[in-house]
Amino acid sequence: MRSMRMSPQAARIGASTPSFERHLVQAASHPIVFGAPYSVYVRAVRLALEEKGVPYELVPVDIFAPGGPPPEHRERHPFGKIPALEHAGFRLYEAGAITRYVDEAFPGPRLQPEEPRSRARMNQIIGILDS
Ligand SMILES: N[C@@H](CCC(=O)N[C@@H](CS)C(=O)NCC(=O)O)C(=O)O
Repeated sequence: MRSMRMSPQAARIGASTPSFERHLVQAASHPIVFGAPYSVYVRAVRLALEEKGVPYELVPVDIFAPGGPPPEHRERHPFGKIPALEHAGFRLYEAGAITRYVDEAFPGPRLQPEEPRSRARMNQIIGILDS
């Protein structure tokens, strides 16, 4: 069996499964948002992080640079857009996917309704605003 050192958080609550450990490590790593403050899509992601109380880093990316978005950004986002997120080795783009991930991957207040109809209404409103 693989030996694992338990984190203090896991030890405190008596949890030691690898998946729980992984979850703790992920939640403890600060996500990086690649984008620019003017972008409403980047703002949506930052709002989700702020509401959850998750510390994060905003790394500026100039998508309108002469010659196009920097090549390393195309590695993060195939369409060269912002935002993109990096978290504990996990890369994600599309503001809707990122905000939902932030809500589900981190502790803190839940940002989405549990109840199916309320959740559907939320998705409807997001769809209207995003079209
Ligand atoms: N569907 C994308 C839209 C992101 C988007 O359009 N971002 C703008 C900045 S506000 C952008 O990167 N535009 C550059 C481009 O379209 O090439 C999302 O939800 O993340």
